[in-house]
Amino acid sequence: MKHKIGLAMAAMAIGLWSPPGSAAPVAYDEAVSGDIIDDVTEFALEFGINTITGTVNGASAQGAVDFDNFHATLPANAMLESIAVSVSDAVGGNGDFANLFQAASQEPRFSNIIVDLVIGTEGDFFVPLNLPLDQLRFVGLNSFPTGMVNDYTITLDVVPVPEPAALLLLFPAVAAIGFVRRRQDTLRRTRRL
Ligand SMILES: [Ca+2]
Ligand SMILES: [Ca+2]
Repeated sequence: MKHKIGLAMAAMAIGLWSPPGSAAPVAYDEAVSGDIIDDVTEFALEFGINTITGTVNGASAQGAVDFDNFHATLPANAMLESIAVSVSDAVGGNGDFANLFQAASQEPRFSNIIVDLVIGTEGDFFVPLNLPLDQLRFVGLNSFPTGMVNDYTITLDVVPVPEPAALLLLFPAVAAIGFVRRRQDTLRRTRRL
């Protein structure tokens, strides 16, 4: 019986730990939804893996230079666990790569930079953050060499901020399970004697 009560308490604590709301994470693709308007487009990130996929280019036959810096907000009680950036040479490109990726915590963006990746090459770049933030400013690629065309995917992992109340509930539940298991072990040993 105590075992069942312990499990129920653990389930309740885990339930409180779950992220609030049920909105789906952002999955934006410029190829489907249009070019990100530099320094204007804003995404309301949700809990889970949010992905922003697009193409940027330096001034060239592709047309005017295309920057894709976007703004982002996080839900309440959320924190940004990590940012991953994947960059590859795209059709029409000359093999050069965007040489900067920056994310700032808020305005003014240039004095609140939390991620400053110099990319300049093809590949995958990952930054663990564990930051409780309300919003992000200036997330994206910038500073492009002439003639480059890059495809990119930016992945933002949003997780709940750990709640002390849930932890306090969880500890007695775990302790109760441990007590029941120790008691059962003791009973089994006693029966063997
Ligand atoms: Ca674009
Ligand atoms: Ca753009």
